Amino acid sequence: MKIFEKVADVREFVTNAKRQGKVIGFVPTMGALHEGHLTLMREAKKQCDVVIVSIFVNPTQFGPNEDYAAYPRTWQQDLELCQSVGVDAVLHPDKDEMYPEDWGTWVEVEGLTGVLCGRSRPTHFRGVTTVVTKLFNIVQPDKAFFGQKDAQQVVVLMKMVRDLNMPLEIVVVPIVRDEDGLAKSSRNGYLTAEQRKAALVLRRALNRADVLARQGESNVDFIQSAVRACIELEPLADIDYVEAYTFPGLQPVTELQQKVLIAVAAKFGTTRLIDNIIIEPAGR
Ligand code: PAJ
Repeated sequence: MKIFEKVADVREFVTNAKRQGKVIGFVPTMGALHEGHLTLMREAKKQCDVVIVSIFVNPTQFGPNEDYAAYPRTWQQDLELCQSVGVDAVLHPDKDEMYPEDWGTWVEVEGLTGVLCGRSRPTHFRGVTTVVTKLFNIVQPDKAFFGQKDAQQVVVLMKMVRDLNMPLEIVVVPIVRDEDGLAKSSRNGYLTAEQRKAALVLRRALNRADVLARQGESNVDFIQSAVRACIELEPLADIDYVEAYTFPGLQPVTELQQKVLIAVAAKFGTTRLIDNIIIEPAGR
């Protein structure tokens, strides 16, 4: 497995692979890898000839009071995990390689970033779209793999790729969970045992939405309220939002007539977790 720290070096690797007609798969990450990330890599291996993973804790997507400095960095373990699933190359640039001192160009998607996580993290998505554009330009993948766990991120990136005519396909991979239902996240490690147990309420609440939809409930406000009520029963959960939007349009919705994203974010202590489910009208 190759390890690159410089943009020029990974470019050369990509140019050679492309010359041989290889299909390039790309999995961008911020490291602290877990089974969710590995599932994306395995899918990329299935669909592509060469798989490149980036590990870069991107400073521009963290707000001033967020956990950029504290974000877990587990480089050695990450490398072993990448190797174990057969990744071909890892790109691990430092901050200056990605953002030189005189850097100052942003990519911003309008219309989808003012809701959900965009409301409580107003500069987050322009950091994501900017770094992902840079990474796409560097790696020039044919396919890029993202998790449904970050549903809004995927929708925003798909719009960016379409709007800017980026020549690649985005592949979305379902949410990977621990056996007890907690969605895998690099931030789960921040949780105390008690908070971790409390955090299971998110999955329970989202399952409630699914059950209601399957039973024929079509009032989205009612479903949303039921999810909120379920989370409110957990004293350790501090709700940031419980919201429902059409998927993938992220438009307001009152009747369950098409796919609807129910997305939740809540803090357990200082750790903010997100989770979501896509529900459909009964009988589909
Ligand atoms: P990160 O949080 O490291 O996640 C990298 C990828 O793994 C994302 O596409 C995310 O949706 C996916 N992922 C995380 N947990 C998952 C789970 N439990 N199941 C399925 N997929 C999961 O998302 C980012 O990094 C950054 O914003 C990035 C896109 C790399 C830009 O900096």
